[in-house]
Amino acid sequence: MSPGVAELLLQRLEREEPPGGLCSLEAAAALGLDHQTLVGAVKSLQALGEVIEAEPRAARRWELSAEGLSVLRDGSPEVRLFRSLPEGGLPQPEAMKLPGGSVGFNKAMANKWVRLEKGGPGGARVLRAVPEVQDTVQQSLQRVQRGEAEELPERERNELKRRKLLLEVTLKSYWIRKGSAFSTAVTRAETELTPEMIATGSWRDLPFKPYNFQARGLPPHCGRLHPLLRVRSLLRGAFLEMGFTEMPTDRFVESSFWNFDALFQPQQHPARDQHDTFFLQDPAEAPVLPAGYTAKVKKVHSQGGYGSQGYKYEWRLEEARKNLLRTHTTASSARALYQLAKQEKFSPVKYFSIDRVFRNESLDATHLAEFHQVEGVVADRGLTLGHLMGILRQFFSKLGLTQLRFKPAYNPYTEPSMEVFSYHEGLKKWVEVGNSGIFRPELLLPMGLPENVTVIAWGLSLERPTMIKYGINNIRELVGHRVDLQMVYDSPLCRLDA
Ligand code: FB9
Repeated sequence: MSPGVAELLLQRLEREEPPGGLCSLEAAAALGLDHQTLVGAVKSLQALGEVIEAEPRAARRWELSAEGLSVLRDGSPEVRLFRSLPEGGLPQPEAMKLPGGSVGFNKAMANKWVRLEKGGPGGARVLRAVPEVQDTVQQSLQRVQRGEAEELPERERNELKRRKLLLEVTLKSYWIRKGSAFSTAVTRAETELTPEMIATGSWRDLPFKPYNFQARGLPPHCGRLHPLLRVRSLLRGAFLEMGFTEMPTDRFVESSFWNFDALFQPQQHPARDQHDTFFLQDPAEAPVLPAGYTAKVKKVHSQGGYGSQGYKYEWRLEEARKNLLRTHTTASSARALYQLAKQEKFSPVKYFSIDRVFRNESLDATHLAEFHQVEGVVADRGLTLGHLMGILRQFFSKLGLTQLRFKPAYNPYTEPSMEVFSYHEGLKKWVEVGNSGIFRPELLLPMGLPENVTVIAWGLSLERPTMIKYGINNIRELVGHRVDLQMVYDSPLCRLDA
């Protein structure tokens, strides 16, 4: 069997051609091999110990680009245009169509080889300004082709590079010498223990390649979860660890009733008009709303009740029936709490949801017309703001956020409400990490929940933590048609608390 590449290399080294070692590029050429094949043999010999020494080298090489080859063959654009220009010159539009075109014209003008004569009857004419020119660009490229690139003045080389006629290529190679344990009779170390070796006992006399415990496993060629879905999975895990149950959220199209009215958000609230909300034309109206409950919602909005004075306006069913794309998953929370209220006997619950919501707002680098809302809801007797602060600390600590601050805020459906801030060690600043509050009695009591039941809730987005964790500044690099799928493939596993 013909000797392998490693053996050929060793024999060449043995013959000390040339003395003192040899260059991997020359060796590959001499052996008629691809350089990478020879480098593979160098690596396998290095793994055997001190058989050879291989010193990495980086050589700079100059190559003509495709455009450079074209200029080498046909001449530079500026010379081709100059030599195609007739004695009497040409109107500028025609001159631009000569060989060399606009590039040649601009360069010839810059070199003052041609001039523009304006004011004539046919408009500006292009005329020669000198009797003859030399194609120094083509001459330089001819020198490069002869291997004299290094002798060219650096200014000339840089100009050829700037015009993308000349490419600077870095060639990585090795200078190979005999090692202290050099031998041409290297026995290739075995890389696997076969049943035949065990049965015959031949393994006892064979050299085995040392096991490389540092070797990284081959990356499994499989699918990858999008970073958003990785973070969703982590947040879902955090809620499940805390004993929360996921709410049904399979309803992008929602009625204004569940999205706003049931949450005690008045019908004239600015968030309810076109510029903040996507209303549907077809189907424009929700078919049915729970009659008895709707009457109670109408009453609490228009007249008040349960100790509230209400908003004192004429609540309209037509407004409540308008269909929209839900602006928050709190609409799903309202539906879930209404189902809870219908139970014979109240029992405490911990619900969560993570799903898409839609807002007709101005877009920017961090906001699109939709995002994923994350929401936690706890219903029990006698819950207070202290319980809310406590569960927020527990939840956000699972995201690695242990320094929280609470700032009074306003939501139409919670009172009191708090914005949640956390000090982010990585960003070295306080960032808003969510919003929270205690659902109002005007929301809970019309549903039929017992009077001493209070419901605490909070929300955040999926996109913000994901962008922070993955160091993404523009949301369009995370979601949308411009996303580079390689980013998805390369995105590392994410630990929110790390
Ligand atoms: O997610 C947000 N910020 C955030 C969250 C986590 C995080 O993790 C760190 C890396 C580890 C970092 C940042 N925010 C909420 C705050 C801001 O980003 C804000 O500018 C954008 N907000 C969205 C709404 O903007 C239109 C984030 C979204 C949001 C805000 C409020 C709620 C939900 C989502 C809510 C609520 C709520 C309140 C009371 C009761 C029920 C629900």
